[in-house]
Amino acid sequence: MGMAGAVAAAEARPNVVLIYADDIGYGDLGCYGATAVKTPNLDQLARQGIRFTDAHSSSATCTPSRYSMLTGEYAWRKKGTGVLPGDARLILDPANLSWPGMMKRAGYRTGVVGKWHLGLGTGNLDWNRDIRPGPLEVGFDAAFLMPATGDRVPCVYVKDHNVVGLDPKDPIRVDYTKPIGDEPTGKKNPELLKMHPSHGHDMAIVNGVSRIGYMTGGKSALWTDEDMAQRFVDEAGKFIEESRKGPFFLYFATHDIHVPRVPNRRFAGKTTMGPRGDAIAELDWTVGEVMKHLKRHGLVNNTIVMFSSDNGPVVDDGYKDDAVARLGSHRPAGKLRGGKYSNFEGGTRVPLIVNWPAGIKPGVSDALVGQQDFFRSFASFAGQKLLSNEAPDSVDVMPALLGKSSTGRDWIVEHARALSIRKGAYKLIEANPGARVNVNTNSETGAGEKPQLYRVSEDIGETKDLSSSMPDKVAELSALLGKVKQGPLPH
Ligand code: NG6
Ligand code: CA
Repeated sequence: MGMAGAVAAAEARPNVVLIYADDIGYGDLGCYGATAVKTPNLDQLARQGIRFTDAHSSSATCTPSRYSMLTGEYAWRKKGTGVLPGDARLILDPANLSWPGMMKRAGYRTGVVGKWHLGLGTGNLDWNRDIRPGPLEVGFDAAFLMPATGDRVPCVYVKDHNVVGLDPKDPIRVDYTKPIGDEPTGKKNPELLKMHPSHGHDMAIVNGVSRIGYMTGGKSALWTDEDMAQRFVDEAGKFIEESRKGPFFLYFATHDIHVPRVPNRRFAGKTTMGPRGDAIAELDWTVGEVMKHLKRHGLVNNTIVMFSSDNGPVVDDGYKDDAVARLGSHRPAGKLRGGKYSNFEGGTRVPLIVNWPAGIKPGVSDALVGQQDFFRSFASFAGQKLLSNEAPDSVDVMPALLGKSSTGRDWIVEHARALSIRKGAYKLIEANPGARVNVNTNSETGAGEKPQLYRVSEDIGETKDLSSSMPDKVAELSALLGKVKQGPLPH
């Protein structure tokens, strides 16, 4: 292709924006059946796009889901990809091609705004100096991050390689093993708290909320939870503006609706459900603001906007925020059993909306797709060849994502405390002895002494374990799972 042809091709290529919510469940949005909270912006995105009923995060917690999505490799293949502390080293290998790296190679400007939680640096990170390797070393051109989670220190933003607003005279120190100096903690000084922990979360106090991990210093750089959604929206807006000549790829990872749930005052009382419901309203507002930024530059038609979540829902995740008491009849996982941390469908079956006015016909899709598939799907879309070791667990489901096919993958592995495999009408959960109920979150883990078998096509709530009556099915699915565990299987 000559130069002019290459330019024309670049112009025709749509932008890609992934809005990746935290801990949003299958039943948390209006377009997925919720009535106690209104989500007009997400509902509109779904109405004008494709709403998926069987889309999955790769894992039932954050770090492994994000790892799998960005690498196209199941996180459970690799040690050290569980929920990370805020001082963990970067777990993505800059030597390997990532989803954003592939997009960049295809001519996209790439950016990440929001929650990272994949580690930074190489260990013993000094937050007062250049912070690397990080997103810029694994394929992003621009980054504005919350380093780990809202409930983990350090409670500061990182832009590209540096903490934003840091005063060198007040250096940051972080420790996940022991208190630093005589700073107040949630444990010693509950009188200083505006939100109290229900389990864990009793260490450093920032903005009246105690967190996981200890930190001192960096006072001028500390975030204000109430302003976080606005801050992320503004940064996303800046990235869109700077990239408007396109094409660009924006990975926008919201903090909502993870704990601590401290939405802006304007969302307080928007729902009857307290902070958890109000955080959903704030999330929906965020989606509307991103769409406004696209609209302002005339980019709505030719941008693929996707919305999904990193894992299923949890009600009490460690703070006394009234989420349990005020839940009412709202069912965060909809008809699904379990939620975050669970082997049941509630752990990984999450909302997925794909919207692209210029390129897809609206509808509802029952195709089986996983977020680890985005990498290979967009590689095929952008005409990028992958080597055999790249995105090894990722399947090209682009025809399903664009509504051109009603089928996606044949089977998928779900990862929580154990592995499960879904194929056809059935789901097998490996034997995983242990407590049936997580005492902290009071939710079902999916543990069982023996493998469990459910016919999820008819029994979406996984109510009837068929393992005793269908030993052949158990054997067939166990054998398939065993093979996948040995190494990636071509699809
Ligand atoms: C848990 C935290 C929980 C949440 C989770 C990670 C405690 C007691 N619980 O360890 O509050 O932070 O980790 O959530 O500390 S995730 O969505 O980022 O995976
Ligand atoms: Ca999460």
